[in-house]
Amino acid sequence: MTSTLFTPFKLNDTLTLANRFVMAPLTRCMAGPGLVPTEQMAAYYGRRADLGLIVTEAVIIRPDGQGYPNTPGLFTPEQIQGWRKVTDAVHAGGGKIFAQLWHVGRLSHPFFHQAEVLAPSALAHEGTVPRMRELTYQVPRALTVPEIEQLVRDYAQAAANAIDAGFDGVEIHGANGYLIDQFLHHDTNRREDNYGGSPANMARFALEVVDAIAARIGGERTGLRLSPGAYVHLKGDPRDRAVFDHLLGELDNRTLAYLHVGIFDDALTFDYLDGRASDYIRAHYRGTLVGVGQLTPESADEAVSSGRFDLVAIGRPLIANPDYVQRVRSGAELVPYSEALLPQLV
Ligand code: FNR
Ligand code: 8K6
Repeated sequence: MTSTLFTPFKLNDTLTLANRFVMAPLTRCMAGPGLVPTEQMAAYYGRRADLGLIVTEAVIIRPDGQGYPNTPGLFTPEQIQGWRKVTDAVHAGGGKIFAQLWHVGRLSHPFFHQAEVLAPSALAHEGTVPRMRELTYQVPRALTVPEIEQLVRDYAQAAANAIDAGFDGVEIHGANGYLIDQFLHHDTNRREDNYGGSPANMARFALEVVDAIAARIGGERTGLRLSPGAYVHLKGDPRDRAVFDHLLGELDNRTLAYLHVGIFDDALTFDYLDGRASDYIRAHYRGTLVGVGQLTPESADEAVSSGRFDLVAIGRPLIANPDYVQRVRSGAELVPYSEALLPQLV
């Protein structure tokens, strides 16, 4: 296949990507003791260095941000050392790599850290932790304002740690119903202070995290993933539209590396967004947009050629095909993804 997808993309003055393919962030739950990245993880990411950009699996910024077993961290010296092996492996292959910074908010459980579960409001997610079905999600405690300020500092510190570990930048995980997204939707944010109630208040935490990280490592090295269309871990509300209108308007005036849609299927539509989440973001944000969700080489090519996205993130097919880019380029068949592949890092 020959296509725009194989042409370089200048992300900004400091970063040029070799092609338009981005490895979507994919949690694999394979960190070692102390939530330290392993040699196997370095080899796994290294095998994918021919992607234009790799976004790592979500990485927790501090202990109470954890919601699943063995998800790697970026808050101890050992974790930073472990990530350095990963970034070295990717750079040795000529690739670029961003760390996805994560706090799960109410989707955490004291099982992981023996501390309280914190969230914008004291509203539990119904259900149990995946793969650990005996752990029922708890009612979180609503964050105090000083605790929110501390979280913003902790995100910025994790971003600085990422640069120390050799990453080219970070992607803030503001999607999929985790902490930042919990502030952005009415279903999970019932606050009555400066962080709730109005669109500007509900968008405040996300913008404070963006600004703190950009001040620390540079906006051109900072990406953000957002789910304006609620589809997992929380419910959408027509009033959420105004929150994202405000947020995207603010982001449009800032320097960022890119925005990335958080979704499992780009074809999903949302009444309150008048269609697809990706088209909604494109209409409200002039910077670089990364699309994702059930994209095939053909639909990705079509989306980039028609200007719907600038870059295309590929998730599940990359779990099954470390040599995805090569296969697509040469027209070789792809190994189909299946959940049976998850327990190993191919
Ligand atoms: C994901 N996804 C995801 N998203 C994210 O922002 N951070 C993460 O850590 C993860 N982890 C993760 C693990 C697994 C096993 C899957 C299948 C998905 C979502 C992922 O980035 C992507 O948006 C979706 O998989 C849709 O793209 P594909 O798979 O259809 O190309
Ligand atoms: C085991 C840890 C995995 C954590 C990362 C997220 C993985 C998937 C989470 C939920 C998947 C729900 C998908 C719902 C999609 C509906 C779209 C039609």
